[in-house]
Amino acid sequence: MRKSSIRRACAAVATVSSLALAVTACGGTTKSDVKSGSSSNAAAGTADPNAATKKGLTVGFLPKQVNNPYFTSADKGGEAALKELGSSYKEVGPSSATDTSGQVSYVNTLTQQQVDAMAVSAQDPGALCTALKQAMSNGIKVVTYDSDTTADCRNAFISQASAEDLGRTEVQLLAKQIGYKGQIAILSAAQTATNQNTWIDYMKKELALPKYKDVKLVKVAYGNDDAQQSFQQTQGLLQEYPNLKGIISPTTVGIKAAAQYLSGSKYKGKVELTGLGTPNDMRKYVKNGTVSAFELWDPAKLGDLAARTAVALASGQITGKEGETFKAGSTSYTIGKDGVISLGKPTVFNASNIDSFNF
Ligand code: RAM
Repeated sequence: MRKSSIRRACAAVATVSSLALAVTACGGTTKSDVKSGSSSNAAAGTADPNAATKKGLTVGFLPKQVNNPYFTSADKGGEAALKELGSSYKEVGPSSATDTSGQVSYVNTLTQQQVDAMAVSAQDPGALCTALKQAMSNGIKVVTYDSDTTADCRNAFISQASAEDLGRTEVQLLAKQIGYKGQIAILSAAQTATNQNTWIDYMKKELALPKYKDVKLVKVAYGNDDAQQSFQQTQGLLQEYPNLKGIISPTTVGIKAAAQYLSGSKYKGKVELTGLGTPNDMRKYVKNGTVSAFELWDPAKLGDLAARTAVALASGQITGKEGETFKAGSTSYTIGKDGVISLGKPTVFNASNIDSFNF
């Protein structure tokens, strides 16, 4: 049976029985079939950089959370790129950033719908693996963007910036703001989030340097990329640590909620806040003196690169192996170790430049 017929047969089975069961039975990929630690690209054949860019493909975007403005911008970037390349876009995804089983179901849905590629921002590094391997064994190209899985569960990861740079620079920004002295806390997203956890590991490495000997990380709180929970967690941090000098929130939802809390409290201008936010969310808190500097990349450019990478994979121009190069728009990218493709450097926003950005 040709692969496309198998995929069709699998889809038919999936409509009449439990999706999870049908998908498992159809693909037959088990954990032991796939070499862990190495990318599955070995199975993807050889790259042909001169292969024509295919048109008429369908690429499914599966963000961590659909109602998060950061992902709305990112996925719009993906949609625009696909339109330009003559392919189709669709988006599915959970509304909560802690709905890991929901994300698994959406991967299975995209597999069942026989998309050509999917771009996924993982809520949890390991939870999606079986479903993503299933998708790949059905010939679907998988890119992660924003938040990775383990390397064997996707063909490539589109990283927003160097994780190490992001983690270290957030500490550098905050330490400068508090004069290298005092208690600090982190307000993160979901406890399982690959991207935030990687950045936090680098924040801790930076904090271990001698110049931060008087800076003490007292707590990592989790607001789950939910505005209300993030607001309450900020309030809780200040109640528990009344001498807190600063907060790093490496999530657009968290930093906005923390800024909202601080700006309406007696801590405004006294407790420093930095992290990752969108200029549009943070503009008013920069203008009213709650926040002096924070950073981010352009989410739309991340989505654009995810879409173009998905199409390059589906066209056979790349397989995701280290050293392969491809063109995305007018820029050439080289795939790094473990199939990682890096968008570039983030921008630091402050009162002097924030009005030049609109996202
Ligand atoms: C939130 C999400 C996303 C992260 C940004 C900075 O929107 O947690 O994964 O990259 O913040």
